[in-house]
Amino acid sequence: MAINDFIEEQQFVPAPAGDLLTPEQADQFNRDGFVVLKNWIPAARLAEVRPDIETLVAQNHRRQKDIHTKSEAVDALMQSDRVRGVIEAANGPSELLQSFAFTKLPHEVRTKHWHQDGVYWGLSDSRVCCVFVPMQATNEDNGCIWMVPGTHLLGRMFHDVATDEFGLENLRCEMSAFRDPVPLVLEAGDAVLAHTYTVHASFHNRTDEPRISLGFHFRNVGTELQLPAPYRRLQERRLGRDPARAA
Ligand SMILES: O=C(O)CCC(=O)C(=O)O
Repeated sequence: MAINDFIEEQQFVPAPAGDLLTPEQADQFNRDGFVVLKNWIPAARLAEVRPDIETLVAQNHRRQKDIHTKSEAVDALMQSDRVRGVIEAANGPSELLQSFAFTKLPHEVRTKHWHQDGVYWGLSDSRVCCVFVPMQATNEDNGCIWMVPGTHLLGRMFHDVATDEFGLENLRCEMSAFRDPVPLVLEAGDAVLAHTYTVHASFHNRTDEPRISLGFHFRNVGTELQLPAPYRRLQERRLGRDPARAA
């Protein structure tokens, strides 16, 4: 069976350069499916959100969603042109899909399998972007995100439903067809603009400090969420079941 049997094509809509994205940044985003935005979040903004994030992570470090509803400082960061503004520059007028903090405690063994974010929502088209904001420097030692450049151009891939070390549901796509993932080696204050179909993963934190990243996903206002999620339909089809009866 060919790898293309596991991909549903969805046309990528390139980001234009403008006030918030330079031509180089727009080119990089369009080519790789992500761009590192150096010194993007002012130190004062990070300092404002840090106490709230640390409180939330202390309450529940494994699953921390809707963080903008739990902290005014996080909401202000999310609404700023550093997050929502740059997403809309790439993606057009957009609405929030999800905000979250993703944490790995010191020496925590925690895998986020290779995946495309957009598969979770079953999107009608590909106009969805995310900004990741690390709360500290990230690198291979503390479990940084790894991206596979160019995979946003593939469209929507088939994903298995896997679980992580804590039994949390975690979708996973076939990685063997890809080469050369890139670690996101970042400083505090950097951010990453990523397309929703760029395949990425992250692995264990082997350091003595926690690794916390915030994520803000937005869809273009014209992009619809389709139910049931297509990965489930594909899975049913692959198993030879009738998706209509299985739904
Ligand atoms: O922050 C991480 O390590 C992974 C986050 C991620 O892959 C995601 O939320 O889709």
